[in-house]
Amino acid sequence: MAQFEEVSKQSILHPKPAGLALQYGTAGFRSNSIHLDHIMFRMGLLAVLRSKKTKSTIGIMVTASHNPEEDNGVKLVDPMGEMLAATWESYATMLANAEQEELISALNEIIEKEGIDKSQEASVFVGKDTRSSSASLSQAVLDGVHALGGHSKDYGLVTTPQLHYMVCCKNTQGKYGDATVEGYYKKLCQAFTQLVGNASNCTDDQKHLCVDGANGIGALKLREMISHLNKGLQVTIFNDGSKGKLNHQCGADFVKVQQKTPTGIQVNPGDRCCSFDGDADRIVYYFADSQQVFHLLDGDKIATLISTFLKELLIQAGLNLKIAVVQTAYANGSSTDYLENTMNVTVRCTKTGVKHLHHAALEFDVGVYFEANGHGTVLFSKAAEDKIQQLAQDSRIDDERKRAALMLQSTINVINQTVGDALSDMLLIEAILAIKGMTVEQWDRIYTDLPNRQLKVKVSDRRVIDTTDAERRAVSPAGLQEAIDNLVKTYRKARSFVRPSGTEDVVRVYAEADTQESADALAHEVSLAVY
Ligand code: 16G
Ligand code: ZN
Repeated sequence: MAQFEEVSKQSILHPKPAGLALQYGTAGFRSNSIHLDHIMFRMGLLAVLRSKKTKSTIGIMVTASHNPEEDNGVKLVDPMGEMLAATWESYATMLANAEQEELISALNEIIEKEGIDKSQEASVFVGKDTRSSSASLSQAVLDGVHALGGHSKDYGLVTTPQLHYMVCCKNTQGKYGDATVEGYYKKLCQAFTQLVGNASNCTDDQKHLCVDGANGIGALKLREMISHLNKGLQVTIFNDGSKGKLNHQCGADFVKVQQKTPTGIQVNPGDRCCSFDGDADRIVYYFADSQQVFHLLDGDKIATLISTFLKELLIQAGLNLKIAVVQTAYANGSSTDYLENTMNVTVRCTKTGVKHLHHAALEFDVGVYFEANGHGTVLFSKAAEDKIQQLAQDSRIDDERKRAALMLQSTINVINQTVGDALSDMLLIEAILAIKGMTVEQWDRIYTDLPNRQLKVKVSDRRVIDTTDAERRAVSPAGLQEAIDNLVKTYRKARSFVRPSGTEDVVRVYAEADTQESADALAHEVSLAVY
């Protein structure tokens, strides 16, 4: 590639601090933004190679999601809008950590290993969140793309799921929708409007939702989206970025971990509220009851609501499609029990991290996946979509089946199947509640969460902990699992596991039991066993 000259020249403007080593983790690179300029430039280079290899458009999102404002990060999006393939994660790490003078040989190594045709055109879509560092960092990405001769399209400020959506639209030649932000709103909002057309007698009160935008991109994009909603939903946006700091005491991660209302939002008893995270790929719901007690409806409650709705529609439509819910070890035991034993839905458990859940959900006709932290979506197989499509157009079926088929069709269109999406999930949840005439309190009462506690433990080397069975059991160090088993036995309805974090230098401990005191005590005892 003649462009290597340009790469050498440009890379001097994006120098790597000698000795700095970062790793492409579960959600790409993440660190304090001051360390990331060279990483961004190099990820621009890598995206060009990935684009040449796949002969498709690749996405790059500059964001650090729920991390503090000072941090930033970057992740690559593969052709169908999914996470970067695992083999390329190691190339990303290799390229990021190559010292300045090794950069060209690192590029050559990838080109050779992957048999990349250098003459292939390359196209990269770039997006960024609202962090103050994102503008210059996304420029560094673009510099990388151009240095290696790639074409770019800069979407500017978008949510992470919007960028995933654009990449998928582009690579499916528009079959998934228009690769524009406007096209995204139109597709989702039209489907939402069709869905809520099935809700009878919805009052303005029932249509009202309070949204905590985490002072981030989600608030901006929600405001844009509302104008397409035709009053089907009345939204009040809090933490819209005009005053507060990104993710500071607000947002989905804060609400889930702290199990309390974010600051900057007024919650009156009975108000239905939700929080997005800093790049709007997660959502959790909550409300305060008449005693001002806080109730959280997390990813597990969301998965239950959505899968129940879909299962009922599949039955009404007379469609024999296999539906399953994919969770992680963090899923509350009550949710798993309810899904398996009351709903008779297949439940799968995978390792933490969106790519694992997404992969498992692909095995079913309808795969609903959610992490307890609120990241999730629904995947429909091609066969399932075709069957639903055919039925919706069949003029011989009765009205009830027809209505169910049409609702399934709108559900497919309101969902962003590429990745968990707070805006899209919010529309689906709001539509389901409206159609069922269900209040947030009624939704909460579907099952009662087991009290639980999460702790993090600092250890000298978290890699000594190795797990199996979707992170539910520790295989090393020797004796740890036995110790956990013995502790769990002393509590009722108890469960506990430990796992090394994929994003922080800590070991995470989870415990649940019949009372909050027991869950707290068990988590504490297990954390002592980890030392
Ligand atoms: C990342 C993952 C998220 C997971 C979290 C766990 C993606 C896009 N994000 O943020 O799904 O819940 O890591 O973090 O995969 P931990 O390993 O530190 O507990
Ligand atoms: Zn996020």
